[in-house]
Amino acid sequence: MDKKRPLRIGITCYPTVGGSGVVATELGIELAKRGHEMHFISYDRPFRLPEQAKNIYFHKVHINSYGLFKYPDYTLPLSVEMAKVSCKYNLDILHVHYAVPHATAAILAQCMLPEDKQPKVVTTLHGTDTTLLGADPGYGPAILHALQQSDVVTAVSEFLKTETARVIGFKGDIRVIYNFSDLPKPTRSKSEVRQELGIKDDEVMIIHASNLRPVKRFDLLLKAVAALKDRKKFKLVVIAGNDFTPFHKDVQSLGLTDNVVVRENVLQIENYLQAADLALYTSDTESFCLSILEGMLFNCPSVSTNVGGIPEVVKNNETGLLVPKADVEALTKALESLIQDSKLRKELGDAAAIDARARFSANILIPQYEDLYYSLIEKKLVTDSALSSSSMCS
Ligand code: GMT
Repeated sequence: MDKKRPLRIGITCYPTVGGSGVVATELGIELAKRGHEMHFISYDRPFRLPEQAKNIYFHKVHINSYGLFKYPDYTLPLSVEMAKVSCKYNLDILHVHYAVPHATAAILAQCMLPEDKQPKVVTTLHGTDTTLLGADPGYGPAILHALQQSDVVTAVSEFLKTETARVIGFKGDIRVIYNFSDLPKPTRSKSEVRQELGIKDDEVMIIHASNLRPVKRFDLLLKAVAALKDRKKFKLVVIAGNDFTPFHKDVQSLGLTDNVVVRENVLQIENYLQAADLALYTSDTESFCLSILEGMLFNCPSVSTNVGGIPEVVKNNETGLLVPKADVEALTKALESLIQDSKLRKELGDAAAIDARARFSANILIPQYEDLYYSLIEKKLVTDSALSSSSMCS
């Protein structure tokens, strides 16, 4: 097989704000730049996917509502669209990000197609598909089945690999391919952004970017920030991937109204990251924490809980500070030490940027996916198309 042949790859991910969708989209964009033909298949256009870009196509999954269904079904229409796109464009690979329900739909799509039209299925686990849904008896067995049927399973950290075997009981091979990030250059200056946010030169800008789901423990984060001695020294900027309304009450009751600035629907997160002095993450678990990595690339050190895959991303006392899970006192202490010491912030931030570029840049990680795809294609059986037929491809 000529390694130079561009591949035709279908990508399915959640289009909404979230690490798995971001990684899947960036992967597709990078692969398209390298000459591969990328087909995104989802119910909406992923939020970071450019409207017009060479080698990038978007296929919308249409969902009808039927009176009989109490709950709308996405898995079947997704699998049909995956099969249709695979057939029409002769896809080599269907790469699904987040197992539920994408991996199951991909396996189903594969089964619907004649053998010579079947793309290889690559399933990338991102986190809660294992840690949360994998532990749910209503999902676990279906996830296990989809992983067993996938041609390759990857995970975004060693932690997630181990957890997938432990929680789901998957005994097959899992390849760890770390997340990467290559955000564009900021379009606004640092001072312009800080001015917009109302942050004075002598104030430390703490940033937190997440979907604020319970696992992020935003309640703890607010408590840790509220315990900081001098309220005049910092502002907390929250880049909210979900509605912030439920937290307004807590912000108020902790007396943080003047310290918290919220931005929703942010598309150019790089503008905010470059302006930040430190990042704060208090999750109960994280398979990787892409937001920490995105900050690192803008010389932003972090204070975070020492959970899941985070210690694979952050080197404690070198590129950030790790504290025990759910320990508000330790979080506040670590924050205090960075707020008071600009030299330490710079040291950790600069080291973070160097380390992030060395270990988590697209140039390093994309070839790992490409190699994986090519190894699968090489194994693909060359079958006689006359032997098989399917209504999907007629
Ligand atoms: O953290 C979330 O709620 C979003 C979730 C997702 O699927 O988008 O993030 C997961 O995938 C990211 C990209 O691989 C990881 O950086 C996050 O750590 C992971 N979240 C969890 O494990 C809780």
